[in-house]
Formats: sequence, structure tokens, C-alpha cells
Amino acid sequence: MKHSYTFFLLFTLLSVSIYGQEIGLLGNIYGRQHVTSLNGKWRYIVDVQERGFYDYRMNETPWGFFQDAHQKSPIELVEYNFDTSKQMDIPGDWNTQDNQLFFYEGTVWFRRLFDMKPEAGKRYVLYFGAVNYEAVVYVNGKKMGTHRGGFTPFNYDITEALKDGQNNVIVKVDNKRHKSDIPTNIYDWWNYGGITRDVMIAEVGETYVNDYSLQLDKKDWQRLTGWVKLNEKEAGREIRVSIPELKVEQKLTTDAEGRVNINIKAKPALWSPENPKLYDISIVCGDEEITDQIGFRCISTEGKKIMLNGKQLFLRGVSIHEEAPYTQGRAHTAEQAHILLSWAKEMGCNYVRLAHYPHNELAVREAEKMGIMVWSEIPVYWTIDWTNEDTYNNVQRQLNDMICRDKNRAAVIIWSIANETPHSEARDKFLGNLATYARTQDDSRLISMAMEVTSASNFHNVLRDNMNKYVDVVSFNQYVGWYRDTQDAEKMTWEIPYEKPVIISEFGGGALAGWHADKWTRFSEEFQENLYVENLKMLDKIEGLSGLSPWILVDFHSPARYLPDVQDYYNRKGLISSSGEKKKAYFVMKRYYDEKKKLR
Ligand code: GCB
Repeated sequence: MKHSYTFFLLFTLLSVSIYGQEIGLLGNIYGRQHVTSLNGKWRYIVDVQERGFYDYRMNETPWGFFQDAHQKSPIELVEYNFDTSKQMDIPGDWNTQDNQLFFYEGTVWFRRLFDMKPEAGKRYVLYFGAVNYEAVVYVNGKKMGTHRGGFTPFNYDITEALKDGQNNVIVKVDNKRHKSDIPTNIYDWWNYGGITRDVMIAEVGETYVNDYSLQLDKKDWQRLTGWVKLNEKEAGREIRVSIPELKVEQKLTTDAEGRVNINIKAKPALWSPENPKLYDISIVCGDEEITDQIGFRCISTEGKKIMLNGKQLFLRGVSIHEEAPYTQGRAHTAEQAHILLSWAKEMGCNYVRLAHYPHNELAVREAEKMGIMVWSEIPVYWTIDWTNEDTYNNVQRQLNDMICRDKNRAAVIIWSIANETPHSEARDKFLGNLATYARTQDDSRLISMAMEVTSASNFHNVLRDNMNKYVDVVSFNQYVGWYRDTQDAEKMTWEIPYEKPVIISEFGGGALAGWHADKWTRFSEEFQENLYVENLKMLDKIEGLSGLSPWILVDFHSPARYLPDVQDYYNRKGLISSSGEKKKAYFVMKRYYDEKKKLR
């Protein structure tokens, strides 16, 4: 067990030498040419005490599981073996793939072997769609880096660590909750641990297109603007941008920053829910091509109105958690997203609130194809450690990566920076900085956050929030009928003293699908149905009401919902059960949205 000091020194030196490098996020991983998927079966070892990481003095050990050690002779002591350990599907959470891990929060090690023939003049980028929560990544025993945050992508240049033949990638995943994390210690959804989204290796040239942006010019709808950025500050590289259907073909040359600006005169048909038109785009640099489908549209506000392409619109929405329909666990495929979004669409939705964290990229792309607008959110939820600089840096990074990944998606119209946060000076400073940062990263979309009603006396509800000056849309959650009394709904009045559009980002109540009683019996479908009827009457009276996203489309797992035979660790506020049964309230929403459609 006790290795000499020399080994320790050697390890310290090795662990700081750069084998891998966390690099700028590769834009549009799904549109790249040479990508190898590492999805599939991965071996895993559950490591409750993290003995694969720390020695018996709690120092990081050089003999950790990332060494993937194998016994070389019968006398040698090696107390783990990936080769004979169990396997699970990646992407996938561990909670729903191994019964013993249903409630588990801690460390699990994963290993995947893969064959490679690295070529000279090429670089290899290992990309993770998301790992919840902390990932320490090793390739062939060499540490590539550590990433925190469970819902955003990250990547490493692993070129120097690769060898000809068999290679391994080992990831230590830890989903323990901490006060200073984002999200923090408590939240109302399941803390699904693991490598929950696609894992890929992209092969690129020494100089390659790292990222690009292409959008409709906000002020001139016959102009497309944007940029392309190389991984290196290399001037003089030719970049070709083409959109065949618009007869656009541009040859551009990078500047000293390795960038080109795009400014194209074109007359695209504008993307909208009625016509979710996407154009095939190609970006070529050297012998590498990136393809994409991009829609062009303009989202803005005018007083209390939300405008899409210059026309007022009502956001007929619903909130969705990224939970697999019909089965359980974290959803990660386009097919799963399609089922969820089809249920929303059938209910009359043109918009979804993807709560409470960035959903997978394929889901956003699916919404875009289906003509569904998206509110995308970072998990700044409830009581964050507002004065902790590390927490702020972490969340700014998550916000940055969310925007970076989806900035070319026409469907995304709102970036949300928080949900139900308690008012304080520290919180205002934290969120104010975050909103300002979001705007510097993307000034083409609306910024919002789910606020709370601040005072409610004599049925008079007032919304006051210092964050009003930072947001474009004032959104708030309210639970008349569930956490407050339904019978009061018709007496309620609302005071929202801001000249901005209003979205009710949540309302709702629970019902167990198939359980019937009278409308005063909690958790019956009739109770939920009545709650929706009364809420809709009440909400329609709010001045400037521009959209709704009731809570929530489908029941979802939550550790905070204990009631046996009713909740069984599910939040039952779904309009649809986890097995796909539509509850009565679903049809109340559908009727309401059908009426709203006629108004526009
Ligand atoms: C809320 C939260 C949401 C919860 C919901 C509830 O206000 O934003 O995450 O799940 O209430 O069911 O209580």
C-alpha cells in the first residue's frame, strides 16, 4: 500500500504534464465528418469510498483505477478488474440500469476500450454530451481534465495520449450533491448519475473550424450574419460557406485571430411554428466539411408583446423534464424527444420550457424540426451559494456552454438564468452578472428567469423583483390550487408593474392517472382538472400575458415525493403519466390552446 516518496513526486510531475487539454467546445459535433461513437457497453465499478482515487491518507493516488491495472503474475495484488466488472449502456444513467444504484449518489468508474490508428497531422477530440455531475477523464492512464456540471458538453484534445491499437478511456463520475454546486443540495428532480449523453471522438486536422454562428440579422431580414472561428489564430485560411437553396456560396479568408465574419445578402423564408423551414448549410475548411440545418427568424418584444418575425404571438407551452417517456431515467435520444414533443404538439403547443437544465442537443434539434419554440435554462434553482465565487464561475461556464452549443438553433427563443430564487442583494448581484454575461454572449434572444410572486394579501398578488431590469420577459411560477387554495382563484388580482411581456412559467397540481374522485379530492384526476379550469380563467386576466408553460407535461421521478401508492417517488403534476396515459387536465389545456390558436 505504501509507495515511496519518489513515486509520489513522479506522480505529481506526471499529473501536471499536459497530455490532454480542455479546448474550446467543438461547435456542431453532430455535423462533423469524421466522428467515432463511443456509445455502447461500458464496464463500471461502484466506488463508494473513492478508493480508486485516494490512498489511505486521502491523497490522490497514482495507482488509481484509471491505471486499468491487470495482474501480471498470480502473486500480484490488484483489487479491481474492469475486464470482469459489470457493464451498462452509455449513454444512460446508472440509477435505472442497476437496481442497487437507484438511490445511489457517489462515485462510479467507467471504462471503454476502443481501437484507433491515429494519423500524423490529425487531432483527436474526445467529446462528452454530458456527465452528471463531476467527471474526471483519463485516456490510457493520463488525466485529460475534470469537468463539473451535469448538463452541458465538454471536450478534450486527446491526441498526445492516443496510441496505435487498443486504447482506453476511463471516467470517474461523481454525482454527490454539494451546497456550492449548480444545482445545489436540494431540487425536485432525480439526480440521475452517469455518462448520460453521447460520447464521441472527432478527428480533425491540425487547424480546424472550432465553431461558427449564423443568424438572421435582427435589423435586416434580408441579411445573414455570423462568424467562423478556427482553433488556432491562423490568418489566411480559406473558409467556404454555402447555402445551396439560397444560392449562397462565399469564399472568406481568416484574419489574424483565425476568424472570418459572415455577412450575406439573402432572402430566406423565415422559420416559425407554422413553417419550420431549415436550410442546409455547409462550412468547408481545407478537406473538412461541417454540415448543419439552420432556420432564420427574429424574436423580439414590443412593450408587453412577444414578437416572432414582427408578429405578436402567444406562447402555447408546457414544461418538460428530460425524463424518458414510457420507461424511466434520463432521456437522451431524438426518438424520446420526438415522443415528448409530439404529446406537447398534440395538446396545441408551439413552445416548450425545457426545465430546469439544458436538455440534450438532439431534443433541441427535434423541437426545431417540429416547429416548437424553446425556453432553455441553467440549473440555478432555489437556494444557491450566492457569495461563492467558485459557484459563480461554475454557473457562468454552464451558461456559456449552453449558449455556445445551441446558438444556431432558431427554436431557442429564451435563455433562462434561474428558477424561484430567494431575494437578496447577493442574489441580485449574482443573477445580474449572469444576465449581463448572457447578453454579451448572445443579444439575439430574450432573457428571462422564473420568478415568484412577492406579496399576496387579500387575494392581491404583486410581482416585484429587482431582476426586472435585466430580463426581457417577466416570468413567474404560481401554484394557486395546489400550494394555495383553488377556490380563491377567481378572487385573485395581479399586479405586475413592468412594461414587459409576462409568461406564467409554472402552474399546476398533482393527479394519479386513472384515479377518479370528486374535484375536491387531492390527487384525483378531477381535482387536477378543476385546478386547471380555475387557473386558466384566472390567468387570462393578467395584463400582458404572452405565454404559459404549465407544470408539467409528464410525471417525473423526484426524491422529494414520498406518499406511498400515490407518488412513490414521482412528482405527479404531469398532464400525462410516465406510461403515457393522458389525464383529464391534458384535455383542458388542449381545449384552451385550440381556442388560443383561433385568436392568432
Ligand atoms: C416549483 C418548481 C418545480 C417543482 C414544482 C412542484 O415551483 O419550480 O421544479 O417541481 O414547483 O411540483 O412543486
